Amino acid sequence: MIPALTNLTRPMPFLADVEESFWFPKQASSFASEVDWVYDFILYICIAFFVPMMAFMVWTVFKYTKKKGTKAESQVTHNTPLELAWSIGPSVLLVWMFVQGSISYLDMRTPPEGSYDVGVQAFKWGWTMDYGGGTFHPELHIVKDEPTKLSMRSTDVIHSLFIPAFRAKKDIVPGRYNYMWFKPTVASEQVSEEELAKAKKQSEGGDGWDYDKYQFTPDGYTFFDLYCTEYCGTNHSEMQTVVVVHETQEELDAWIKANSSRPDDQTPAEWGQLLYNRRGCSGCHSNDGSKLVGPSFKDLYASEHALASGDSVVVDDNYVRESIIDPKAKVVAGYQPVMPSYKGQLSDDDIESIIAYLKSLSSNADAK
Ligand code: HEC
Ligand SMILES: [Cu+2]
Repeated sequence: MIPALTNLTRPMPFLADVEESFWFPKQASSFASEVDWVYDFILYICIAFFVPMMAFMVWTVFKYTKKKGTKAESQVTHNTPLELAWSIGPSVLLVWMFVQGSISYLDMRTPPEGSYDVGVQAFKWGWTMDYGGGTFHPELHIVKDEPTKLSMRSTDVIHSLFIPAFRAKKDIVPGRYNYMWFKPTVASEQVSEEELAKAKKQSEGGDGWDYDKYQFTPDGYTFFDLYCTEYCGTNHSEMQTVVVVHETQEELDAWIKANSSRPDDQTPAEWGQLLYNRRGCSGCHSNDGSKLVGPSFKDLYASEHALASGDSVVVDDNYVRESIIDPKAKVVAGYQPVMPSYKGQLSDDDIESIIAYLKSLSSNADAK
């Protein structure tokens, strides 16, 4: 880019050495020290101006207050050198802030060639990462020191992807692709087998994995938080997931492989339940009979109900499959057609597993 200017970015490198400061979480990407440094420096400039100016103002208020009844002066003299100094001086600083900000911004806007590409789909209210080859997962898994590009899209409204530890953030606007990139510099750690086994046991039978409580993933990795940072409706505050940074590409590949399809030791119904949590169905469909954005899955299978078109439908394998692939084809009476299509995102086995899970939730006679 502009080497002379880029060299200027860190005239005070000691400020960038702060790993975790009062304002900021741990620095875990190549952007972090620069963003923090510019932020801190602008903050210090503001303080350096604000405090003496306010002090001087208060002092003059007392010093030049005149007694009641004194005649007001109308003639105020002016001082050209002083006025030039206090106009030009701050202007130079402001231009410097703009240049610094622009350098960092342009850098963040331009993914390097050959970055590792992950597809991101944002929806109300969750995330699906696309690792290619039909592997989808809500967690973002990437490799340390590897420039990573996210190709992002939204199926409904404007969302925004924010990873505080990376100081990286970008809006995701429906109807177009939005891109961002970063280079993670700190790898996730793996917790001990015992700790993982204990957490697994505790979370059995619950509503899935509690990331906040354990602070590691179901695979035993510590993580960085990933938030939606654009208010997008009722469950916006729950639209969070995690970033796991692997030490090597081999480790990541092994993780992707392990998550690409149903493991041999899992029944379809178990895998279906996992997908229900993992793929965001649980954000709109409960499994206990309560009505959310969509109808509950409890006792849904083999039931009969009305459609918005006035027809009625019996929930069987074909209907469920159609509801997942083409949700707008038959809309349930009393609901908005807001479900995103999962066409091409769930394999046949995945859909069959979801059907098996629905059956396991249904006490209707025909379901078994
Ligand atoms: C953004 C919210 C949302 C998400 C996410 C979502 N759905 Fe839906 N779903 C709905 C709504 C709303 C309806 C009812 C309106 C309609 O039929 O489109 C519905 C309808 C359905 C139906 C038909 C229900 C019936 O009573 O006939 C099935 C089956 C279904 N969804 C399955 C799924 C599965 C499986 C997933 C996850 C892979 C999922 N949905 C994800 C909102 C959602
Ligand atoms: Cu959102």
